[in-house]
Amino acid sequence: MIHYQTEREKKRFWIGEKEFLPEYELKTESVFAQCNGYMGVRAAHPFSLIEEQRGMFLSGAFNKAYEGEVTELVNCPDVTWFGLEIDGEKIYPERSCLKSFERKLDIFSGELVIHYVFDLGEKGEVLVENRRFASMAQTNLFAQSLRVQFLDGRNRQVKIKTGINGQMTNSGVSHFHTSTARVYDKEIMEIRSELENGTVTEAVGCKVVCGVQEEKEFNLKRRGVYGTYAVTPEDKEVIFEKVTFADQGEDGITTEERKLALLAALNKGYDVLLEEQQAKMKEFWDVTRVHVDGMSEAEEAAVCFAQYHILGMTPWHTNESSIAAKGLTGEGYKGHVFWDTEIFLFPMLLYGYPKEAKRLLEFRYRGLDGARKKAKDYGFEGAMFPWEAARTGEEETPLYAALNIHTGKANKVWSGIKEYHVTADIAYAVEQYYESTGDDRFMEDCGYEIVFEAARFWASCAKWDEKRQKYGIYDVIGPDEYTEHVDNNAYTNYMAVYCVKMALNYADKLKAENEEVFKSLNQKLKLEKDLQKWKDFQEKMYLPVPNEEGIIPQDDSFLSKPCLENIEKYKESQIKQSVLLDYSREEVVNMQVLKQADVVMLLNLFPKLFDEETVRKNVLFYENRTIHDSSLSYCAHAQACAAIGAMDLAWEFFRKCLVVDINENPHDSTDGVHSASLGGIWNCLIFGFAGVHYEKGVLYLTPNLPKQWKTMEFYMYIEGVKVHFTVGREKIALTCDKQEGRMIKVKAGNREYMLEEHLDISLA
Ligand code: IFM
Repeated sequence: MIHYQTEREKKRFWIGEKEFLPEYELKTESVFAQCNGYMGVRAAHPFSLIEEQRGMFLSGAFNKAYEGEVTELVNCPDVTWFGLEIDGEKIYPERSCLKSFERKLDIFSGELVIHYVFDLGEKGEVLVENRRFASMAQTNLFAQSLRVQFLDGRNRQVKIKTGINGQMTNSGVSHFHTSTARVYDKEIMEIRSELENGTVTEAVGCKVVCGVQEEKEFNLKRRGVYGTYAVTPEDKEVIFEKVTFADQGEDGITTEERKLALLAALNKGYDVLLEEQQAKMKEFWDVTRVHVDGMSEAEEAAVCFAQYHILGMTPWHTNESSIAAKGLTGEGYKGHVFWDTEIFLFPMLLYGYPKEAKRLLEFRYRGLDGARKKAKDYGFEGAMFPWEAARTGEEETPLYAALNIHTGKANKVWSGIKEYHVTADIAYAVEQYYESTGDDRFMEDCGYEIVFEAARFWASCAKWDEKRQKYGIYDVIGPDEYTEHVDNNAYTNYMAVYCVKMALNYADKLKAENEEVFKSLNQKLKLEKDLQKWKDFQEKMYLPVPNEEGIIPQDDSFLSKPCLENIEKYKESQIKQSVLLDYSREEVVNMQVLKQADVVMLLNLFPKLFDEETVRKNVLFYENRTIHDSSLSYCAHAQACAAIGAMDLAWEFFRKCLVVDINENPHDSTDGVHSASLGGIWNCLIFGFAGVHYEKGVLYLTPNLPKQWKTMEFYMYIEGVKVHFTVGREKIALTCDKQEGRMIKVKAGNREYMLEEHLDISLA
């Protein structure tokens, strides 16, 4: 069994494993990966293992290998492999006698440390330590060190071979049209690999830091370049450092610049680079850290683990890429971007790093043409955002899933065609951003256009229902993917109306306050001709309301379907989607059974949409019918249960979402971590337990802390002001720097307050 051991030392927080467990390898590679938003490197061993899936991913480096294949995030040339020979004996963890082993991730710095002690018989015992991190201070850099120490005190010859392996594929699919390898100045190894739309260059420099380098030789292989360094230890020790510079040719970077950057990094050395990394990471943690008095060390580690990965998957440097469902940690979901980004990950970034959060929306803006094309292709107007996005806004969802091994037939994937709601999810994020930053410039450059084009899409897909005398939205998939081809999914319809209302409000506001901007948008988008249609849509769209029992129907047919008997069996199953082993997909679609939160998501996004009793009833009703087969579900239910004060359930789900990746199931997370769930942990903490909700200029506070917690402390940027929160059971304290002429309106209980500099709120 894998043991994720947490250990809090001064200013360090480790999560690690103490046994060598090849059966967990693929999972551990994802979970302990080094990522800095520009690159992500799986935490594979430096030495080859029989079963491994090395991976190096650069944000935005997508490619479609052949017609008919899906565009995917390319697995770039590997730089983590080392060959080690001690007195002519090759070292392999699976074959050499491994006496002890440890692999651990320092969550606060992002450094991975792997220790091996090999017993080489007559050649004695040797300790090998491999350390690495993806630099946050200089995001093109990846630093590694390899230390070999002879524990019995005798010196032996050490041969280290390493370089760049350009033979990497995405599960067998090779992406590079050409790949040229070479060595510059007998020093720097480089591979330049051509993709359909760009070039990935990886250059590597190595240095013997401790020991006497006797020989150095380079050799080229097909799509590979390697250096071999023969070193005699000094004082029983060899230390070898390797720095990689990876880029996609941005800013026209030249070979000379690459080389200089590498030499400068090698000159500084691993330890100095690590200090820079720690300083940069500290800046992140100073904003992001959520301190909870009453949390166990393991829980705190899991929260920090989630934040570490979010920091590592966010493209801090660009608006040309976004956050993938697996971040930069694996090939899962082909590196594509889903609603996960705007709904699950965006909030932590918005309230911690608004400028960077904006880039995620700009990425969607850049994809508007692709979204327009999709709308047109499906007979709609405006912009229909892709269910799965890569680099552009075009739909990238594969049309067919993997073959069924028994029938040989491929199942059609309907999400890319029918999961409309992503278009409103993006507009929701735009409004969240605008409300909490007031960034008019962004709205004028991108935001309004996204919202207007989204509204146009919604108005075009509504159909008139004679019987109801209302519009409806038909044949969709809501967030719950166990319910396909349904009419009037509640989440979809409410989100659609919200989006159209938003567009109308923006149009009115612009006309009243900024006619110039309205005129220019109107000229570009021909808004006037559609405003009446949007009004009509907003007034006459059918919105499912609570029935006599107070239940909001998930869709038109949901409540008339039979329930799944023995749902507990599937809820408790260790195997995800085990219900599909007992029932066909069609049978599942025709039952009251949910894969993941659906109406509950709606209640989370709009906590003030229904009265407390309705929210409570619906959360419990739908939880009873939800298997939580999607990793997006526990966090959503934890948040919702906290909001209704169902604290036992909230705690149960929160505990489950903390370990969506760091659990003991070797088959989970093998192709990457679950980004949305990691984001959902923050949402659950802040929106759920601390009960923070910011809407239309009011900061609402309704905390429900788990019974063992005394206080929660964190920062959030509200209206551009960095506010420090201390949320307790009986009181809340808010502090911020005084802003001339500005105060934040706060509501807690039934009372209103104004935050200027400091505010104490008694909840008693
Ligand atoms: O976006 C999710 C979806 O809601 C459930 N299946 C996985 C997707 C990617 O995480």
